[in-house]
Amino acid sequence: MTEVMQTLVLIKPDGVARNLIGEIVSRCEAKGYVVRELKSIHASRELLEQHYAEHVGKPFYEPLVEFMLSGAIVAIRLEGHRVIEGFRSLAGATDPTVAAPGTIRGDLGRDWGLKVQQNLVHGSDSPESAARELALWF
Ligand code: DAT
Ligand code: MG
Repeated sequence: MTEVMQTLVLIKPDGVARNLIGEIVSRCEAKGYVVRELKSIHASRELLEQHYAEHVGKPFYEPLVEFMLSGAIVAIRLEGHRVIEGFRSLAGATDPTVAAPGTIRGDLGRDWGLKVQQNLVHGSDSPESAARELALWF
């Protein structure tokens, strides 16, 4: 029996504003992962401060929280064997300028010259992060 693995995917406010929800969900489904839960929400500052606790004190932290407060976010519980690393691979590198073509950030993102990179998606980076983040958002 294969262990059930899940990750938290967020479509950030730039992805929602640019009408890329369908494109991003489609890439997850085309890869073979399963959308178990999906919702659109305006996150609270408290939720975002918990979600991004590891980045407190970094120069992009406050711009990051402000950006994530700026519009609707789509939260997805995505499931599949090795989905945590698999979605990180689909998302591509943090910096969209150098993210590989073929990835979500590489194909659909760019640098807008702002204090925080607007890179369309978030994906949990470990099983511990996935469990913690899924409990925060769902
Ligand atoms: P990732 O989202 O790839 O896991 P992260 O957790 O290190 O990256 O950072 C969270 C977000 O903060 C990231 O998606 C975009 C922004 N960010 C990270 N590093 C940055 C930097 N050096 N300059 C501007 N924004 C940054
Ligand atoms: Mg991260």
